[in-house]
Amino acid sequence: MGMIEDSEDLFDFSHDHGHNHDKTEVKPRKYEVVYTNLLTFGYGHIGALYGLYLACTVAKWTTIFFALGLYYAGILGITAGAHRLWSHRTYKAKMPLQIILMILNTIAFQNTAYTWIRDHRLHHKYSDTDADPHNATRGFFFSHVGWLLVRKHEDVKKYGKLIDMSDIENNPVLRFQKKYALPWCGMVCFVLPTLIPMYCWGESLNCAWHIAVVLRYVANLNVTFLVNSAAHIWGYKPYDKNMLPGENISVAIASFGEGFHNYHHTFPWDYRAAELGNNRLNLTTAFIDFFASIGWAYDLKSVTKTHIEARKKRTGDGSNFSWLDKETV
Ligand code: ST9
Ligand code: ZN
Ligand code: ZN
Repeated sequence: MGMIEDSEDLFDFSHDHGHNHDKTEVKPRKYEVVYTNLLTFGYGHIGALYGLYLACTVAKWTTIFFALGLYYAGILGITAGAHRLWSHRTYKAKMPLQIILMILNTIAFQNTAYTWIRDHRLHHKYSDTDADPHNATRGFFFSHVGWLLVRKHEDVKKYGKLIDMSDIENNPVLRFQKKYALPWCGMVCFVLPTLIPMYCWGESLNCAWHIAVVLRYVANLNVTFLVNSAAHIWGYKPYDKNMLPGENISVAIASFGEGFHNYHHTFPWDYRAAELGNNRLNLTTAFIDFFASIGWAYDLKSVTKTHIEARKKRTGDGSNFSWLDKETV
């Protein structure tokens, strides 16, 4: 594993928080609501509640386990794939692992990975400014889901053009996902998860759709959204107090280790996305470590303890919020 003192990586945005340095300033803006998204998200959330009701009453156990499996698979497709591998290049993956991650990422369907990565690189480069697609200075609702219900700020489009996406554009696996987005994502995220429970164990269409698709999908989205909202609002800042992202345990538990967000924004090139990867909350790190052990993941980047301590002294808030991030846990 490559331990590096400081990153010369293209995507080291840790010292660059954009053009708007006053984090408390919220410039007035007009919101142009996209009503189709409002309707789809509204339907999704009502449908998810209905799915929860069906899961507690008439659904088959097999369907519930199947939905949980898809939920976990989708989370890993976001965390280990779109986030740690492709957005930040914290490690490298051989072709078979890239394909697995692309499939898992498609199960989650948070737009194509290309769009996700472009928005996410922008989010790190201009965190919590108007060029950040989910600028948390606009509040919990906007950074959680509101940003997907309105047209993007002009700064997102303007500064987004400066993001280098050449590695993603040249990635054959992600080109495939982007090129066949509609049939491929539609099949993997929505159609197959409905048909499999119906044809393999005789589940009803109603239960299959509302549990294995709507509930599983909407739950996955909301957990992801919490990283943008809750983890940008609540949490200690032991690594860098000059930013909004904090160390948020609840979000870390729900998101397989992505809630140590003050660490992640300080050291975005670390494949563990937390100070120590070997804690039980960081299932994504365990997943990457497993594939590293069979040689499918390699060149794992992380930050040395000395470097972390020096940074904590220099820019941290003095808190020692690392009880769940210790080697002994
Ligand atoms: C979904 C989103 O999938 C989920 C994202 C989650 C984000 C997560 C981040 C997580 C961070 C934490 C990491 C750890 C994660 C841990 C997870 C644990 C589980 N740069 O978008 P358009 C330009 S929701 C450069 O239509 P509008 C570009 O030219 C579910 N340029 O803008 C673009 O054209 P093209 C399903 C940019 O009209 C053009 O603008 N998805 C950029 O303002 C038009 O783009 C939905 O529901 C940029 N960043 O509409 C869809 N952005 O793309 C939701 C845009 O061809 N989205 N441009 O190059 C939409 O409907 C629309 O995007 C909109 C904005 C209404 C929100
Ligand atoms: Zn990130
Ligand atoms: Zn963030």
